Amino acid sequence: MVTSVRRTLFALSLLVFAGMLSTAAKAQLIGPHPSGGLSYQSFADSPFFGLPFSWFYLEDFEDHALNVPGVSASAGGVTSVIFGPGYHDSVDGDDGVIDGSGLDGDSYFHRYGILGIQFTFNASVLGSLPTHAGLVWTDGESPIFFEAFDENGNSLGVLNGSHSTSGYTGQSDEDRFYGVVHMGGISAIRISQQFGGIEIDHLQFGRIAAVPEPGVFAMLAGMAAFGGGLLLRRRRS
Ligand SMILES: [Ca+2]
Ligand SMILES: [Ca+2]
Ligand SMILES: [Ca+2]
Repeated sequence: MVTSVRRTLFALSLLVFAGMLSTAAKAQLIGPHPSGGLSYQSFADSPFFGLPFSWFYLEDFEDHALNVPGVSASAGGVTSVIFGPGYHDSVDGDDGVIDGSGLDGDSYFHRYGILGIQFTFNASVLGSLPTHAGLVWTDGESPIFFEAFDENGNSLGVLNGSHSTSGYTGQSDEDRFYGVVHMGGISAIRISQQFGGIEIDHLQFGRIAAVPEPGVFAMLAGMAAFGGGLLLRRRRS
């Protein structure tokens, strides 16, 4: 009797775990963040700030290059390289002072916002795909669109925002974060807008700690299914 109760409890716990796995597989799109008229002023404003990552990269372009490992851009370039001094719209705090201006920092720009910028992650270089990825839109024209793609390249959905202000000289009150969380892995993120040039900063991505690797994930899901089968058979007998 005690053994059968234990088996039933074990099977139930596996079923609950299977439910957790299926919930974990769903994607969460985040943005524009923060809301309520607040802007992203430094990494402390990121929804990823302080999370327990196994690995994590933040590209703030302050060394005038896109050179964090395992990511490539479909288009555009570092703003200071394209334009030289001036006209940079960095995240505000990158110049050392949160003062409403990102003019003295650096960022990433593409002339054709309608074509967008896609950042694609390389699992071979990183060891695995990120579970968290995002960026900060810093200049351009509304409406703004953000899309993320799963481990197979399928869309995880699209966010849109309308928070651009009229200035093109480093104003940071309009800067907002867009991102995605997907435990199955994120292969790419893409930012675009309907009109004009587009500028971003704080490209950030990482893998959260304690996420089972794909092989373990499949094994645990299999165990859960097996446990569920046992439970069903016991109920029928
Ligand atoms: Ca910057
Ligand atoms: Ca500043
Ligand atoms: Ca701005």
